[in-house]
Amino acid sequence: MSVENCNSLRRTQPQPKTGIVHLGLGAFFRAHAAVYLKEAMALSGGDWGVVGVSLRSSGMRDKLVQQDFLYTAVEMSERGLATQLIDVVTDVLVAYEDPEAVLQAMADKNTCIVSLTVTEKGYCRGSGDAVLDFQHKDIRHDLSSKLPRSGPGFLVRALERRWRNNIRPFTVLSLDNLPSNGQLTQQIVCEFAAKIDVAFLRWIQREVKFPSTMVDRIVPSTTQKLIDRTKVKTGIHDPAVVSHEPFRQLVIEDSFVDNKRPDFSPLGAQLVRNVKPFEDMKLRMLNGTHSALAYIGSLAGHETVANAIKEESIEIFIEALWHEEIVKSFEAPPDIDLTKYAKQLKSRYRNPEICHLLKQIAIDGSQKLPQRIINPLFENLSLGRPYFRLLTVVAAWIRYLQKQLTPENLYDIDDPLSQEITAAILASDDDIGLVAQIFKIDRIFGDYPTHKISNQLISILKRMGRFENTSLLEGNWE
Ligand code: CS2
Repeated sequence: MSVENCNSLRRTQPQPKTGIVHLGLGAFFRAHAAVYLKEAMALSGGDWGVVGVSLRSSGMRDKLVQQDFLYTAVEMSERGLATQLIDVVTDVLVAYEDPEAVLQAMADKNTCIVSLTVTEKGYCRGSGDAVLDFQHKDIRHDLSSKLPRSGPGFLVRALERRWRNNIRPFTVLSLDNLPSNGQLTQQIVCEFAAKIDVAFLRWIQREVKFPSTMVDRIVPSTTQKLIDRTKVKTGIHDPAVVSHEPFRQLVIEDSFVDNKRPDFSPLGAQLVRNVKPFEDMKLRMLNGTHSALAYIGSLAGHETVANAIKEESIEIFIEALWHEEIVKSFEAPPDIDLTKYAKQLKSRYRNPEICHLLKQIAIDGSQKLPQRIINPLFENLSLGRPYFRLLTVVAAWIRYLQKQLTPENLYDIDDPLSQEITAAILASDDDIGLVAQIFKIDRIFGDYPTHKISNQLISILKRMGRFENTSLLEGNWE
């Protein structure tokens, strides 16, 4: 239903029964999975109402609670704005206010799925042998307390309650942009559970399902301008509104506990055996060039994706990055033409209605670059394939970080590794020292033979200078 047909954001229908607890109620979940769930229930039924859990702030709960947890999703395209009323959220809990209520919701036998969009850093990954960072302050807390703070902590403690009470487990559904996100979550949960009880660990390994997913929709942060435009269109003030592009994609491994899942297939979602080729394609072609645009575009003075991709030298660079380097770095999913996929991406980036801020994409680079840029770079290097443009993105990231640091603004980089990054920048006098220091950050570069690319990275940085213009991008790369 479009929101124009509502008088207010108040429920006129009974709310759906809850079958899902979702950790991380950000704009992406509300504009992507929640829309699929609404449509799936409308077409095929099912009890797939969602208890949303905010891990870090109470802002979204405070807004949604005023409007029966209803909100507007606005599709933005050249055709204008199209609104939809999303009514699948049945409650919102704020984890730090009441962790017990969150655990109870997750341990409830009617909860069949716990899904997550907690961003890359929410998985508390470390470096070294274990995937989970046991030194992370929230993980240290969660190991010694039954009332957790972190996403992994909530998953494990809630599963533990179900195991102790002989309740079937829930499916854990990661919807974050991480390679093999299901497997990764499984590993993290198992490493944590191993510290609790071996029989519990075995039960998880035997009974819990962690399907991997590939999720895609461009969702900019909500701005006051969007709230105002939506009000002009619908007549309703909705501070919880989300906007999104028309495109959406959902690819899921069809592996759910007791086969209990919403019926996504009539909605064009793909239920497949192996998500990996889809993930590689999306993480490298979309997210990889998003990060490239974020750093290169910001250095060149742009604020949004749509403006950055309009600059000719940036467009040429991104095209070449796709066709010369990224598409060569992975195996395409069956029946997908990567040239068409890249063309479609470019037109999605150009959507003039979507104000997707480069600085939104640029945050947390240490968590994003490995799967988006650094893995393909080193894979290409080891197979004798071109990788200079990928390396240019690393150089642009370094220059971008340097620019964030001003004497008044030390340690203010928006990244969980801000301390290490700042220390590396401050400890170096020139580009040679800078590259050496940055490569010493094990949590980013520990697994890679960085000595093979140091000199090239130094020369790209030298050529860049402080990088205020994009003429650098026009070089001969072969
Ligand atoms: C973006 C993603 O902020 C970012 O890092 O690259 O949020 C991107 O917009 C989505 O993955 C698109 O599906």
